[in-house]
Amino acid sequence: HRKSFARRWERDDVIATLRKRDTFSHKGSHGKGVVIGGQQMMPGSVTLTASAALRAGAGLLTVATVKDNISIIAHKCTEAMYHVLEEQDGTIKENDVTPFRTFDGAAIGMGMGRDPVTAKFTQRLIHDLDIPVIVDADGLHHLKPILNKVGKRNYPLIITPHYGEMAMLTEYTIDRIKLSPMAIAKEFARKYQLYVVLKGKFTIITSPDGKQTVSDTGNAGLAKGGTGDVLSGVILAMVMQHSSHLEALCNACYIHGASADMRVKTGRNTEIDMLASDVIDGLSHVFHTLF
Ligand code: B4P
Ligand code: MG
Repeated sequence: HRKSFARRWERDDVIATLRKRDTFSHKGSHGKGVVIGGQQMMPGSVTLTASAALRAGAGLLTVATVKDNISIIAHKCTEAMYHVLEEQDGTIKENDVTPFRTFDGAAIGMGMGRDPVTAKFTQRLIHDLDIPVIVDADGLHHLKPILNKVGKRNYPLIITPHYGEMAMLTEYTIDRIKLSPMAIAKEFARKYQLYVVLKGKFTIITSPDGKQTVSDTGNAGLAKGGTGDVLSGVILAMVMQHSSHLEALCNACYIHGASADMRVKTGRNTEIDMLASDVIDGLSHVFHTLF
């Protein structure tokens, strides 16, 4: 792999590209998003994704999940709506994908489980939906077998792996990826024609044509379960509100990390006690400082 160079996404870039809310806008102007995931006993991740998407400006947000999770999610995220997924013993079965075509964007895979039946459903969603789709967590495992087919999608596919998930997808070791993460991300994004958000201390964002930027906001407080789910929600909201997908991803990563930094800087959290939900709470402060 040749050495790659990428631009750092700065605060000024966010200010220049983040859309202000138009005075006469309505909820439809800001995107109608759906979060699909959460098998039984795993309501937490989709709750975080949905709450983060709403906090990051999504106009309307639906959670598609198994029935038993709904009351739990509704307790934490009052503003969400629901779509019940067919299940068997808590495992998500093959569901009709048609209802999801009416949304402006989808985030798929959080807490979804790795069952082969769930895999078929996830693969159909990725293949059939003609809207921007963000795939994370368990969804990445389901994506792997159909990678060769996704290049033909008309709408963007965005994947958000951490280094462990990138190793699973590429079959490089984590240590190998650490040696040249930019080149490996670029090779992957070009080969399969998708957007790659390779998460870490330095998050590398790559478009299908190989353009790359790095977002370096955030701190070790983010090294805790659930923060990746929050990022997926922020990405969903941003993708629905930007015309450039690359700018949407850069802004999402910047803002997610900036929230964690702000929580520490203002004494609300330390890197030790910060929770994923604190990162969602911090988004308001970040937006205040950007406008
Ligand atoms: P999973 O069990 O899949 O963890 P997860 O549910 O995906 O966690 P979550 O969704 O909350 O966080 P995510 O990483 O998506 O896998 C965990 C296992 O994968 C680990 O046990 C490890 O073996 C392996 N793994 C994961 N990351 C690795 C890495 N970087 N190197 C080597 N092995 C790795 O999202 C976390 C979010 O927080 C991202 O936005 C990320 O950019 C940010 N973040 C995390 N640590 C940060 C830091 N130190 N500084 C700044 N930002 C940080
Ligand atoms: Mg994750």
